[in-house]
Amino acid sequence: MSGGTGTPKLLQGLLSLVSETDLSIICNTADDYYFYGLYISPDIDSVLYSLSGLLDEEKWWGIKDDTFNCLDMLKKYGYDTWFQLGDRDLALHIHRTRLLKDGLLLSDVINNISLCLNIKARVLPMTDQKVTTMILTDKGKLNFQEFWVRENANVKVLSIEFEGVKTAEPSRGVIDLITESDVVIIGPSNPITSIGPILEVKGIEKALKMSQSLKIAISPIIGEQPLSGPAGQLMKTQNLEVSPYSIAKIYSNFLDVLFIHNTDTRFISQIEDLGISAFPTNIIMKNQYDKINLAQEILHLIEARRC
Ligand code: FO1
Repeated sequence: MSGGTGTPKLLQGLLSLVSETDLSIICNTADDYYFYGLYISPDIDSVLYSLSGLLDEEKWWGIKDDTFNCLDMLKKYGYDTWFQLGDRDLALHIHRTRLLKDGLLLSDVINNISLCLNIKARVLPMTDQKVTTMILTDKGKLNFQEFWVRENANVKVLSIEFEGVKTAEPSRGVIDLITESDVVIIGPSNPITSIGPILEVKGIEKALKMSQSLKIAISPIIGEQPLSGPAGQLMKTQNLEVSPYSIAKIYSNFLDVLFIHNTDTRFISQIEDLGISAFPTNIIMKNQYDKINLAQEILHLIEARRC
């Protein structure tokens, strides 16, 4: 399960060790946003670009070496350009928006893009329906991109809501995938706004709980700090302490194993009191070596649990 920019790193490690066809990724869509009339799906796109080797691996979103000529021209015409849409990235948004307007489901659109980009893994949106993370702040109600990119998270967060989630159905195949997979990995993504919306879609958390698969998460928090993004700030607004223990608590309904950083061994007994095994290792993925190492540790653990 993936959202944001943490999980695509792990995905690259896994891709070096397992066949791409053995991987399926369920993506958050609550960060999706219309810009210039184009449908942008950042979390899905980071996964698609990661799998197709196109991803900008400095930012972990958008396409590497992209240019921003279209945005520069739009600025001259008076458009807001705080959301950095690269020229090559725009092609995907134009294509997706057209297919959606033709009546295709988001999951069908992703299948089409996967075919065009020669992606062999299965990429699924959590739902085909509209779900939007709305953040109530002292500057008004903002969607995730307005909060994170336009305001740089420089606002007081009062509450968070996933608009539309109560009536959203999982996209085709999501529940079967969770129940039939050998292993479900919750990537090192923000538990509130990246994985949170996925878990709130009807039946997904229940399927995780009922599934016989081994359920593993990688903590996106080291000590009291998130690896990246607004996870820490958003956890505090939910009255959660920022720690790997909190991650274990959030996923305690279904989780079997939590990978934590090797400096966080002090949390092990607290996590294990929740009935979750804590596995300390290096979870910081700065380069390909780190990504493969973490993926290898996960695969070793899976093998050990099988015996
Ligand atoms: N993140 C930024 O911090 N600034 C941007 O201008 C920006 C543009 C952008 C364009 C396309 C895309 O797919 C992602 C983009 N992101 C940008 C990343 C995005 O805001 C977040 O990383 C995710 O929504 C977090 O889940």
